[in-house]
Amino acid sequence: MKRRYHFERKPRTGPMGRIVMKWGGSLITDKSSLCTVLPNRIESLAKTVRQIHEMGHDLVIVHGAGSFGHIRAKEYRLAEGNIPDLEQGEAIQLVRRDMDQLHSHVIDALRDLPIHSHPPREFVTNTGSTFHGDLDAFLAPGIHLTFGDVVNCDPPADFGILSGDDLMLRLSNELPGVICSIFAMGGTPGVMTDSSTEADLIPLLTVETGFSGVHDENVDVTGGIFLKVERAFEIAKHVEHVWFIDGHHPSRMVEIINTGETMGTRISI
Ligand code: IP8
Repeated sequence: MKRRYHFERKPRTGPMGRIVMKWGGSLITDKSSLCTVLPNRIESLAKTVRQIHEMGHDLVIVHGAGSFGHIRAKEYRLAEGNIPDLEQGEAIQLVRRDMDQLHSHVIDALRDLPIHSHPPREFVTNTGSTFHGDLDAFLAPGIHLTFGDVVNCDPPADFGILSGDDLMLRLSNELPGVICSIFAMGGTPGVMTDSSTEADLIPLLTVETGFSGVHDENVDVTGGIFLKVERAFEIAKHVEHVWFIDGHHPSRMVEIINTGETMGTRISI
């Protein structure tokens, strides 16, 4: 992917480099129960973020929507944009309100750190990996927070759902000095060979490696594991360490940063 921004030649990040991470919606919420946050998960991720920040890294945290976004977005078909004869205005406001609520849990867990919050509806138009939006605000030193959201789109769609996975792609590839991009998932050690109970972890996933995940379209309005893996391959063209890990064990992120290895799936092109 072509870089769309021309930053100053000297990367504006600390000498330790920038870490970009996604906190999956199924990691930080109970996806089956409307607007149910899992505060202990957020707390343990925040602890690891504190540690990584103390090591001298700038960070970008993108969080998914889970049950604060996908359930209502699915019911009102928000990912399809404006549908004549379907009243969607109230659902847009509700999903945005719910996402603000989830985001405030993340902010609260990191309150003692130098955080900058960037709700996508305030700087993004259009959806997918080619969304329009100025990423300059993410260059300030510290810890930047953003999330999957309902954003405005050009007509005729007028609005749509921007996935955190697309934010991961653009932020990882376009911010300078990114050394590591990690997708922390809920309850799976990485990308698995298939969706059965006998599935094995794929420690190194390349474009040649096959896998057959499931995308539960009844729950997820964005692309599930397939979108994530596709985005991860794009990121791996620019970033050396691209990983899927089990977010129940956030210390694995520190292992990647310190040793370049952990239990999880490393993505390589
Ligand atoms: O969970 C979806 O973001 P994702 C955003 O990162 C909404 O795919 C509002 C459903």
